[in-house]
Amino acid sequence: MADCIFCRIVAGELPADVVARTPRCLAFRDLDPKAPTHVLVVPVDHIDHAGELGPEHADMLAEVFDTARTVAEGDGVAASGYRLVFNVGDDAGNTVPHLHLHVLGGRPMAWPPG
Ligand code: DGP
Repeated sequence: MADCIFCRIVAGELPADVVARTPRCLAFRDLDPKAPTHVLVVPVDHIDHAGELGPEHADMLAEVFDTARTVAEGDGVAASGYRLVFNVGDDAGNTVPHLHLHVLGGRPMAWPPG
């Protein structure tokens, strides 16, 4: 989608601090990090949000979660723990309408989130 920020990052049209790349997804550091590790894992093919996922996305999702684990290991937070978050809709604070998995770690995090 031409007007989607994350599609443009995937296409290399906008800069990003890329930490991992696979055939179906890209992982890059969040512009406004909420934790020492804050990486977004996004699918290459545009999908708006997690509420639109179906069985046909199983392979892509497996790759997204596999990449999240690779990112956590690379940042050294796999053993200490990390949080994986998909925000859906306004009440969750979803601001970018391209599916993205937040990988957050490097500090203790409250539950439930504020
Ligand atoms: P969400 O609230 O779940 O929609 O999270 C969107 C995240 O995307 C938010 O933490 C800030 C981040 N973000 C927004 N625009 C950019 C950008 O252009 N580059 C990067 N790296 N991150 C962005």
